[in-house]
Amino acid sequence: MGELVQGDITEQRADVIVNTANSALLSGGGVNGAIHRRGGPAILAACRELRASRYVKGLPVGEAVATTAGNLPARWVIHTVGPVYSQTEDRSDLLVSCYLRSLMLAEDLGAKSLAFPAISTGLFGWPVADSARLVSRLLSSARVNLDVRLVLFSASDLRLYEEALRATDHRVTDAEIVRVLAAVPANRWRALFEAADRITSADLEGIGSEAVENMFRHLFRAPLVVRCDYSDAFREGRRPESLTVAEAVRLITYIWREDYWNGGGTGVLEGRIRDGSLPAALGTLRRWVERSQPGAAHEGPSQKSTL
Ligand code: AR6
Repeated sequence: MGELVQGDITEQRADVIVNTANSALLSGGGVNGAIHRRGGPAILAACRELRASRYVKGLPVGEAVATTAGNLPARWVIHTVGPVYSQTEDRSDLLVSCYLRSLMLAEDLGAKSLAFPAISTGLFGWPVADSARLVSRLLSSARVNLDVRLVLFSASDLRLYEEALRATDHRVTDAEIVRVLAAVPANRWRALFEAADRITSADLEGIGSEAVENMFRHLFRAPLVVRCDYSDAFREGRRPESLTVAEAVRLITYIWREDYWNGGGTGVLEGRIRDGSLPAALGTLRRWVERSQPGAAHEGPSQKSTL
């Protein structure tokens, strides 16, 4: 769970500082203006380069990209473009995606700590209380391996965040699981399914196998081992082919917690492989990813997957 502080984002000592950028990746007001002012011209130069190469049309809303942090007390700035608040359209998925994409990118960079401002709550008009609710829910559902600091500019915004954190119960809904999945980038899905494809039946004899460990590492990074409850139904046999994508994630979480997390030996992983439910859960995920991100779940040309 994140740490809450009141302060100026540009003064945070963290591996990553997140910027509330605009699609053009140009300097602006608010956090963005402060970051470019304090960070110096190196950040804008890196942004221009990105505009000339990867993001000719600009950085899409909900995505994140990293640059140098220039003179800031951080190693990287991650730029993310929040959605403009709308009273008529629910853009929460995009706001959550800004946070998730930034977190996943920070992990990929090897960062250990990250500081977020309250994305979209300034010029883009998102009500702070609602952003606090969404961010609290997200941080209690997705599993991240980073120290996360939420930096609020004013005492009243800090209070709203404190209230939201206190009010968050930790029962993650199916819709929230799907929201996390939707923000997972294609490279993580590909790595996961490739890892699953490399598992042979010999690997399944014991869970100490390197290939199985590797797959779990990728499940963890997806981050498919979410902080969710798992239904009691998974304790008993259940028609695995009828799993929804959220149930597939709950099942994987269950296997992780019951067996892998405990160092193995409980037989849950082996049992779920033999009764077909882990392969079915991965199959459900694959189909879901194939539908929502065509190409991301592509299987190797000749590999016949065991899982
Ligand atoms: N440190 C921490 N928080 C700050 C700081 C700071 N130095 N300055 C402002 N805030 P905003 P947005 C708070 O406007 O809504 C930019 O011009 C602020 O009180 O930075 O995502 C870009 O170029 C508010 O709660 O971001 C974009 O065009 C929060 O940070 C657009 O504005 C976010 O305010 C992005 O708008």
